[in-house]
Amino acid sequence: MHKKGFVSLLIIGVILVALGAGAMIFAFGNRTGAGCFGYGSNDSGVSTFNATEVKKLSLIPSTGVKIDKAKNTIEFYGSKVLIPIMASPENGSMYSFGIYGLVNPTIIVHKDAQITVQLVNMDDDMYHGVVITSGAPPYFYMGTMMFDGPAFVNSYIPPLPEEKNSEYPESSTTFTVSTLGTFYYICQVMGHASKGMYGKFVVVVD
Ligand SMILES: [Cu+2]
Repeated sequence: MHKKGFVSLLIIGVILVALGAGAMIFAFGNRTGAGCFGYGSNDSGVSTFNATEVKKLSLIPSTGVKIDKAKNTIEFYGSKVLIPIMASPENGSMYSFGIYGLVNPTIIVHKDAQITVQLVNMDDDMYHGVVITSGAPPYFYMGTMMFDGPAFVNSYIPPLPEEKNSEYPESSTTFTVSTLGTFYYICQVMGHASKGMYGKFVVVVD
């Protein structure tokens, strides 16, 4: 090979490596937070909980919550509501959400309530997030990238990393449910909602 040909190949090689690195950075950024799946960050930040903190969050409060196991519904009362959601709960599929021991329960809230969703990732090998959306099932593998987006301002938490050494990533977001109707909370990681990682989110009249 003469020198000119070698130099051209070298330049092409450098360009390909740069493109590859760029694609990796893009994919990683997409997966871990800010800008995730086109919604931007809700700026709630990610921290971790230990097992004791997770247990505390899972304790059913004495007021403000009505759990119906038979119907698999949880109604949250009051103008300020905390909804603790476990991704991949111990008693459910890895592609499910757990709230107060129920798996993918229907969440019922009252119109104009200020909702804080706190998501904890219990999974040791997958990212999980949550979006409250008006996009109804069935969800398809790629369809989770094309659903209708958050139903309310800030009604999503970008995917959280997996649990490591009993440290459970957690994040929260706060929004107001200004519209009556039936919505869904779903995991926006590709393929998860289609495997059953979603539940109903109903806003009823106060
Ligand atoms: Cu998920």
